Amino acid sequence: MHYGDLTDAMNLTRIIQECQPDEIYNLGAMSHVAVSFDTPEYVGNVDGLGTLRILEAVRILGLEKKTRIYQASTSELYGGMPENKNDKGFYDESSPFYPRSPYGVAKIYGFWITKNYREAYDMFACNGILFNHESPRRGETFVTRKITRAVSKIALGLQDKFYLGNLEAQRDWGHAKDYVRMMWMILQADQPEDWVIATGVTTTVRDFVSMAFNQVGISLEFKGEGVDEKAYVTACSKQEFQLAIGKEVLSVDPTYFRPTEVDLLIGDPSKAKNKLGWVPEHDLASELKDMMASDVELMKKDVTLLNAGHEILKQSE
Ligand code: G4F
Repeated sequence: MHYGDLTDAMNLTRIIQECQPDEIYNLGAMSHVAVSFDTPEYVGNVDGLGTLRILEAVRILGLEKKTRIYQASTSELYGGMPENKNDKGFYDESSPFYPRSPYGVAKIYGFWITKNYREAYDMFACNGILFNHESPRRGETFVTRKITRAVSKIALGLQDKFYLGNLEAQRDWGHAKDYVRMMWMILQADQPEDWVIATGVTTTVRDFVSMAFNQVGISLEFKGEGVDEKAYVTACSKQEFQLAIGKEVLSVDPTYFRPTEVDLLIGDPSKAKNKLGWVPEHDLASELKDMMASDVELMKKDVTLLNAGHEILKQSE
């Protein structure tokens, strides 16, 4: 393990010199799109120039022919502009970019500098244009994990309700396990290229919420529009997770709206499937099952702790 920082070129160069790596996966970034509006300069430095610092270190050290580089590019580059989809209605490797956040703008620099170093210095440097990928390890402030944690807590009686921003947004959500395997495959390919990794299916945040509640046997109905939209319980089919019918479990909070939003993302992974033989093992349903099972187990530990606390209090009375 080495300590490093994408804003520190000297330190990156020293680490790369010491390690003489065959492969570098640049997954380092400030990756929260909403936070990038509050920290635009920092994001430009880390996500944009940080990529250059790695490429330049490899070049200066004369490792161009030894070290293969994977750059974590992102579907945020497309910005969800409807006119930029291909004839079949997807974003693919030839779709134009139109980033909609300081994060997306910084990542576009990372994309182009990777491509430029590949062409200028004949380096094996590739962009994986990954659409959203999720797992039980997803950070708690990204929408999928925020939902699975909140739904688990509500189902177990640990939380009353929760708040989200734009419920209309649509994302192409895949499983991180499938996507990380593909990152490795990209660096094992014969030629350095750029690749779209996606499922080809898009889902609204609202439907993701319903699917998460369904995992614990709870059905919802949404009422109201825009900032007044709310979700209410309509049925509970599992003995373990019983809530009052009509209970309000979700409201919209405009605090979570973004100054500019990416409305819809859907990717076409045909190139990865046809040329590299990538076969994803998960769909959104299995991914959600994974995330909900993990978070329900995690929150049950809170229930156990809470009960133990109550027991201690009772005994001390
Ligand atoms: O989960 P999100 O924050 O992910 P977002 O913005 O799509 O970005 C993620 O995926 C990208 C790949 O396309 C990565 F490059 C990036 O680093 C990151 O991993 O938000 C998804 C959608 C957005 O439209 C957002 O407005 O959910 C909407 N949303 C609604 N309520 C919310 C919330 N997002 C968050 N984080 N929190 C909310 O309360």
